[in-house]
Amino acid sequence: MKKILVTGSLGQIGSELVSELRRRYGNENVVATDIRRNLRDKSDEGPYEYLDCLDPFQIIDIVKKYNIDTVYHLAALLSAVAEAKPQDAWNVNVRGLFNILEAARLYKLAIFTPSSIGAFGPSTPSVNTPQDTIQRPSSMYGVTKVAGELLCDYYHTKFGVDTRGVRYPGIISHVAPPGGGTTDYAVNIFYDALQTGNFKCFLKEGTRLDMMYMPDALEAAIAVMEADPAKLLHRNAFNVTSMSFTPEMIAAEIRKHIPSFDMTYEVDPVRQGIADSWPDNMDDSSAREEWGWSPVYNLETMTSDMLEKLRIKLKL
Ligand code: VAH
Repeated sequence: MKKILVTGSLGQIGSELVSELRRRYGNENVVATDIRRNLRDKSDEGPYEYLDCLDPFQIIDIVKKYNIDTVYHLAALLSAVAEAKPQDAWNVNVRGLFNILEAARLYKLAIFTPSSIGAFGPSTPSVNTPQDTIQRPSSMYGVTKVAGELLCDYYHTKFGVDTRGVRYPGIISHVAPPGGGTTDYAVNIFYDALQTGNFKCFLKEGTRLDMMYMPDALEAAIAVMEADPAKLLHRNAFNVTSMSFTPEMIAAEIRKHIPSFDMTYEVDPVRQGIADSWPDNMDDSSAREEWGWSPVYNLETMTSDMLEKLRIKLKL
């Protein structure tokens, strides 16, 4: 049975990935870690450890303590936070990954590391963005994601480390709050639609971005790690997407459920600049061909499920 370490377990993806991995592989076989100590939340379901990925000795201590063979490395600063603290972003997103890869090299671990649409830049073809194309991102987040993709490729080619990953679009979820991303408007809009009936969008009308609902994001992370390695032509950074929409499109979908919902715009120039450098939509045919990627949710079904789950969560 796999022995899995998850870093960044308290983040938007990590908090749900830990539960899904425990459901599939057993509670005791999934070690949740993050940079908060003495946590008593869902760790009752399975082991939780404090882990700062900038300390390579801590990583190896946990790998040896739990006989880890697989790491889902999610600890990272997201785009808007990274742009505000670029030096911290390089440290966490690249040095942290380097320490994980070194542990993988020494202890023969399989590694999942997410990349992002943030790994593309203004000179990348923005429509049907190819799997293999120019990557000159203009954000620090994007620089760390391209560096991460290249590091993972190098550790596989040079040392035979089993590194795999996907380029996630914006991820929409209702469990953990998003953590400082450019796509987070697509999460916040649901809370405001239900709680106040109106929403101020920090991206301007017409800003089209790839998005994905969390259940599909979790399936992508697990499926790529369970894929037959012989069929993987691209190991790290598979383009994966489920839908592509603009703020006015998701607002219109919400109005089908809440007719009085009103959205205005209060553009954040930093996040607008980041979003403008990202693709409109990616070509994810390589993921479909090489490991059977096939998302379930679209804008309509995601909106319906998000509103239903948030009504329960917010007791509305
Ligand atoms: C962000 N939600 O906005 C993250 C993600 C593609 C976007 O990486 O930074």
